[in-house]
Amino acid sequence: MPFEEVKKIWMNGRLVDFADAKIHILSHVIHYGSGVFEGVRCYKTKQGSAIFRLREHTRRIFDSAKIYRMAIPYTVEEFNQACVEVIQANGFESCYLRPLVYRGFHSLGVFPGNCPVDVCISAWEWGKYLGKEALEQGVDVRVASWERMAPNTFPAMAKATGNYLNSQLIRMEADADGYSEGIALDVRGYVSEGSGENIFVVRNNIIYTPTLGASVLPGITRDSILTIARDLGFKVIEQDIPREFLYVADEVFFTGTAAEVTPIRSIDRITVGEGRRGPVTEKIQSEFFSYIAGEVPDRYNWLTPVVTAKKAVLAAT
Ligand code: PPE
Repeated sequence: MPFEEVKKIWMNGRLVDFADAKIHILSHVIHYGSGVFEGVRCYKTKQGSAIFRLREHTRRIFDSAKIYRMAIPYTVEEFNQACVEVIQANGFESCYLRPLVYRGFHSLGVFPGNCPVDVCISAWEWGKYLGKEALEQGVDVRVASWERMAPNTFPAMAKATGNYLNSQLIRMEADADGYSEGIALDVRGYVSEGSGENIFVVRNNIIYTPTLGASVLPGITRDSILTIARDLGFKVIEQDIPREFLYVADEVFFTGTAAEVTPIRSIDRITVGEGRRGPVTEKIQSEFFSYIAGEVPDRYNWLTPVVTAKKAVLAAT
């Protein structure tokens, strides 16, 4: 399905029409993957639209840019404001936000030299990443034959466009073999993450997730789930996870902005636990969904309110 048109995209400080949101084919990012990006969700909460953990996402894109020596020509405040503006300009109550910082058009050659650092923020309505049923039923996945990038090759802490070539190999391999997603191991053979999700394993009521040393993206949903799980009284351990621990787990689930909290019901055709969403996953999922729906107090200050166009119009009448 082709991209469904939205009204406006924020490019270098201006809101431009969807049809005009273009860059030159000789832009550095196209040839060398020199971009860093974010995926953020804005939810329709009981109190109105709100962006989930905007500050942390903005911090991460500034971190990613810093790792790649890209100077973002806006302040953090301007960046956050632009995220709010693009939602308002499109009148979305809930949506997915895609900030992208990239090396633009000037000259080619690996050294980015004089290429500008351009910024673009798009927004669109994005439903459930691995399918709606997946959130309840769970997904069938495989361990990928592709490993995650080795330390000191591609920095895993940077959410860089180029990293997603590895993700695409993982995801396409899973798809070709009839799985919803792949779980990649790191170069040491320990569990790392999905092509676009972090992973959690539950055994004997203890929750495990790989450390940042296992070539994972420092996921913001990962951090949210660690916080929520600790608050719910679970013991949470960040440690190296051997592949076979997945097979003998009681429950396994993915986390991510797009995937939210998605249970995994089989890995390499081995049933995980009872083969459906387990009680710990359900508890955490339900706490997470209540939080993003604004049904519980925003006790961690994770929600940035957005006055949407629809609301603004109503307020004016
Ligand atoms: N690992 C990877 C490799 C990854 O891409 C994501 C997000 C995560 C972990 C989870 O991070 P966080 O969203 O901060 O909890 N993947 C984004 C892109 C998905 C896409 O297909 O594009 C996302 O979920 O927005």
